Amino acid sequence: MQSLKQNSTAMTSSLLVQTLQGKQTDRVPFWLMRQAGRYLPEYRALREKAGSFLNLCFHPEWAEEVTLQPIRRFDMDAAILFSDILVVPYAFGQPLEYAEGEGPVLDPVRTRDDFDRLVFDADKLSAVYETVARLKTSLPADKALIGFAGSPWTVACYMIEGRGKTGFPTIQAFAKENPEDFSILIDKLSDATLIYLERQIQAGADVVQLFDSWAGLLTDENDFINWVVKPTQKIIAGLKQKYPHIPVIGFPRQAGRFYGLYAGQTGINGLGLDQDANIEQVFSTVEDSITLQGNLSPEVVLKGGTEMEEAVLETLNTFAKRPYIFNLGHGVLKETDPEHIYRLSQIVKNYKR
Ligand code: 1CP
Repeated sequence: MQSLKQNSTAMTSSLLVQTLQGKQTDRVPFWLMRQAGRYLPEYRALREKAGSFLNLCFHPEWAEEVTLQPIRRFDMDAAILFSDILVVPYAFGQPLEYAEGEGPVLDPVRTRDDFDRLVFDADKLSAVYETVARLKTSLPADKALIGFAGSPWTVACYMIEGRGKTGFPTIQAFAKENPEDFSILIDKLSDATLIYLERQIQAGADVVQLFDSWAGLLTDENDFINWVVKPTQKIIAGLKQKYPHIPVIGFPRQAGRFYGLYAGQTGINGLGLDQDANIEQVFSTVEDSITLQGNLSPEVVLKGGTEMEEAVLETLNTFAKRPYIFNLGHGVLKETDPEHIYRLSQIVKNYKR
């Protein structure tokens, strides 16, 4: 496999890590959520060879390769481990499949008994740590390696509902009606997520991101505090105790009205913003010490052309006064032309504050 190591430069910390430490670097670092994946023909080829999506995730050499594919083409400042947030339920023993064209399907857990039976076995994910270790060796020192996990709330959405794209009606009712039982699941997930991220850091992750894709479903402030803020705070406190130098990015998607609360209380270093974020409100409620990341619309990147080019520049200008990581407001859409991503990467790299 072709390594990227030959491009390696001095052993200073990466632009991404410096930015997450609150430094205003000359050039804005960038990476994209779902930068590896189905919009790339080389991904589709390896995905086909792997047969199933989980086979791809659990085969370290292949997972390493798909992680590096976008870096070779677009020279992002960070590589994100290729895996999925639902490998955690898998390591809890919950049967998981990725149905063709449908996304993840799990045998739902819905009762106190179901929750009591779940036991997290971190060693079931040893292939993931091996992928991280391989990437640590193959990536140049100026590229950050991002590890990740889903946040307890978002992972619980899939565990209880059994599939995505539903609006997760079951979990919302469940959390309201059985908060004590639900907190057992959330506590188990918080403990497991901490262990899982620690293992990724031990294997070489420089930064970790917590994906809370469904945080926006919680519109009540107390619910948001109980199911998003507190578990996130607990995970980050655990990480910081052992690894104070590892920055953490939180991505509470669609939870704009609670950004101030989330950024102020969870201990994150970076806040991922979705495309609907109200930037004025972000600037007034999120402390300057928090690095911002995001928030270009993936739909704009799908369209491409001058509309995209102007939107990229406008996003860069908007965040020019703060430590900022260029990214999208959600993942790259699978229909996106890789040429659009190339164009975007050129604009971001040539941008001067
Ligand atoms: O067939 C295929 O190739 C599977 C498509 C796919 C891919 C490429 C899935 C299934 N997961 C992934 C990779 C993935 N998932 C990464 C890789 C690293 C990168 O960003 O390049 C990451 C970080 C994730 C995280 C993830 N998985 C999230 C959080 C981010 C988000 O998109 O909101 C979520 C919600 C999932 C669940 C999931 N896994 C896969 C799909 C299609 C979904 C979404 C299901 C739904 O619509 O609810």
